[in-house]
This record gives sequence, structure tokens and C-alpha cells, in this order.
Amino acid sequence: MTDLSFDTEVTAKAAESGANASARFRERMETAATRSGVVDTARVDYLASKVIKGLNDLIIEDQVSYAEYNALKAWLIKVGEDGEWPLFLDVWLEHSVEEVANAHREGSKGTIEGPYYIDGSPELSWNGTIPMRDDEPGTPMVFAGQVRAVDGTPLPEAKIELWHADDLGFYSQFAPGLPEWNLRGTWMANEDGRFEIHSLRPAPYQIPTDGACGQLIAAAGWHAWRPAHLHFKVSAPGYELITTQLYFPGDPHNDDDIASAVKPELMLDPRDDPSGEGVLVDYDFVLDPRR
Ligand code: MBD
Ligand code: FE
Repeated sequence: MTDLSFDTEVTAKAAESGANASARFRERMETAATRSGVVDTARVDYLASKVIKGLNDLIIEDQVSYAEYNALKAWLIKVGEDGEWPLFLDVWLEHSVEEVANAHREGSKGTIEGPYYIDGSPELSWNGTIPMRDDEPGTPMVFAGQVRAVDGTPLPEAKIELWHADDLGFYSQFAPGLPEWNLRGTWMANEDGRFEIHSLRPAPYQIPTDGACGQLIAAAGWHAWRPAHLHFKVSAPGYELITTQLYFPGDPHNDDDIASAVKPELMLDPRDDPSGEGVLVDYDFVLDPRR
């Protein structure tokens, strides 16, 4: 018998993530109000005119009908109602913004942040274990490495933030019913800039499919998958913070990530842990000096 109650619970959780992501984003922008409020008029004129012209050109070129125009209008309204603007923008546009923002870097590659980062996760020692439930499902993973500057100097004051989804694809503080900081933590590097993170190997991930983004995906015949990924923010005083994600070879969606956020440099090389049932992974982060 199909367990429908489970499905319902899962989709209900997914819907709530959009509303939470929108609320979180608004809070963050309010804190950053003085920074984000200043946008040059000439630049707004230029960019907004270009977007509007691009859409008008497309309507003429591709002979968009009233039925299509009204479907778009209804869909845009629903994106807002479902709280899915953060999801939509981060999945389909953020990768280009990241490309522009990080083009100058010589250190580690960055990639998109996505909608589910929360700052201030619990601080752990250089070799601490991520907060998780007693019965947290997943394969144990030890993720070890060093944070260095582009010139090779180890950075003992480095801070490594990690967040990832649980085995069912849920992020704490977005999907309900999870401990506040589940699978989120901050590691402070040791005197050699090294860290050893104890967590779980993440599972392949589907973006929420029960809201407006899912409706678009279904209507267009796309899929909702992202490859299994670990999210990081790595920083050190005097160096540029890097936001990135790391991936696992062999994932069926490494080549068709719905969020276009995979890069060859971000592929891990895990090996079996000889002393247990889990995996060991090594990865070093290289930071650019602040400009
Ligand atoms: C995610 O977990 C994610 O990482 C991105 C980029 C978009 C949606 C959900
Ligand atoms: Fe993610």
C-alpha cells in the first residue's frame, strides 16, 4: 500500500520552505538596509529598460499569445504567494551573478549560496561533529583539510561554515520538525589552519516541487534535481569570504543540476573509511586577500 500520509507530510514541508526562505531573506535585507538601499538611478534605468526590451522582443519574435501571457501573469502571482522568489532566483539566475562576482578570484572556486543559509550556526572546535539527531539517517563522513591563502600561508584564524540537507532533502529552519541547527555548524580552524568536520554524506536533492517552481518544472517537462551537495562559507580576517558547494563524483545530476551550480573544481574524491562504515574526504580551501 502506498503511504500517502508520508507523501503529504513531505510535500507540506516543502511548501513551508518557500515562505521561510522569503521571511529569512527579508530579515537579512532589513539588517543590511543601509547597504542595499543605494542603487544608482542611471543603472536602474539601464538594466530595467534592457530587461523590459528583452521580454518585448521575445513576445514579438516568438508570437506570444494572450493565453501564454495570462499563464505567465498567473504564475508570477503564484511565485509570490508561495514565497518562492528566493528559490526561483537562486535556482535560475544566481549562478550568473556568482560568475560575475567571483571572476577575479585566484583561490578556491565559489558557487551559488542558494536560499537556505542561516548565519550564526553553533561554533565547534577544529574537529567537531555537526549538530544532528540521535537517529540521523546517513553515511558518516569525515571532511578534512586546510584553509590557506593564495600564497600558501596557512590561515589559523579561518572559520568554516557548513550546512546541508538531511537524507530526505530537508534543511533545518526551513522545513518544519527539525532541531534548530540540525546539520549546520561553524568550525574554527586549528593553529595550522586545519579542520576535520564530522558529518554525514548528503543525499541527492530535489528542490520543492509543490509550489510555483514545481509547476513550471512540470509544465516545461524539466526535472527538479540537484546533485548531492555540501554548502560552505569559508572566511579569515583580511581575506575574502568564499561561498561554495562541493559535490560527489558519480551523482546522476552532476551534469544537469537544475541550479547550474556544479563546476569541475568542486568535485570531491571520497574514499572508504578503513576504520568504519563511512567515507573520508579531503578538500583544502584557498582564500584571496581582501582587495
Ligand atoms: C538548494 O538546496 C540549493 O542548494 C539551491 C541552490 C537551490 C534550492 C535548494
Ligand atoms: Fe542546497
